[in-house]
Amino acid sequence: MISADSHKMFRELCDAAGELVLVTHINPDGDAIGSQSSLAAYLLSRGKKVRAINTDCTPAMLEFIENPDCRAELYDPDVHDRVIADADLVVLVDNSAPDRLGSMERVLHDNAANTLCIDHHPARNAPWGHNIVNVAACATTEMIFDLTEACGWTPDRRAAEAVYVGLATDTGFFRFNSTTARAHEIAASLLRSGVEPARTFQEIYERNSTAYTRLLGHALSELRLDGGDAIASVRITLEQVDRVAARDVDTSEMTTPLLAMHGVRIAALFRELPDGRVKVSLRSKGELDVHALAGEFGGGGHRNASGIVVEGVLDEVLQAVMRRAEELLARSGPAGSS
Ligand SMILES: [Mn+2]
Repeated sequence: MISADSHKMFRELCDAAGELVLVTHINPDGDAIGSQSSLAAYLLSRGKKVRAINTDCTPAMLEFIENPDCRAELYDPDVHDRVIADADLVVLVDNSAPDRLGSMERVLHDNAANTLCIDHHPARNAPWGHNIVNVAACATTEMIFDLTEACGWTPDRRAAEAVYVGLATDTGFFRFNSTTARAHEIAASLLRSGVEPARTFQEIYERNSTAYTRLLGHALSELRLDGGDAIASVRITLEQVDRVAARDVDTSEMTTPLLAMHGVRIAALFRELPDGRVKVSLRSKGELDVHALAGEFGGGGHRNASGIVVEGVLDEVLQAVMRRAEELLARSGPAGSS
């Protein structure tokens, strides 16, 4: 839950501001866009002028939760540096890390004193003037819901859907360790506001292209098991990608069927990129920390979901990462302990 102090800070800052700019991290996800969209709905209902400005475009599958009165604008320094400097308040949602702001890092740094950060990630080197950070929240939209509810606001169906998408995508549809009782309580309230879980799921997860499914087939046909069958991995070559015209396909969720196998505790996907680099997607269960593993290769993420992009030859990267994954598994003890 949100503390009384945090709520007071949120209400006072928002009440005092007439024009606000909402910003989120690079490669925005469901929680990032959901937070921006629902917060925009609240602020617009209070008569504020609000603009959403992001480094990267909203992914097509998330456009349905954008606020129609505050669509995310793609950052253009010539247009937006002035807007950001003139805003009464900048609100940074679902991110506190300056290095996850891409080309907006400089202008937001310049306006850090005037920025309110609302986030559920552990803060690192955060320069922001005002911070509401709750690492116990499963999504930033959970925090937006609690903050605005404490101000007496109830989201309409559209804003409720945006909050729901944040909760659902950050918890893997309410199944990750991070899922809380509070998340379910909020979800219940959102359903009463008109959210339809089946429709939301379809919008986000049932939009795979034919190329995605064909590539998944190629990847799974080379399934490899290590560490006493507890580490499942697949590799995707550039040749396979080109055979099914899948260069634009995001493969990181292809780890899901690997982790779904009985006894598998770490899943890894190795993908050859066209520029001589290799992308590694890592997933794990319980205490097994693939974030630390990714960090050894310059990657990042969370304990149970991390990624690496590194220069190298596909099979050499695969060997190096798998060796460390086996060591991680050996250190962790039997499955019951994670
Ligand atoms: Mn989030």
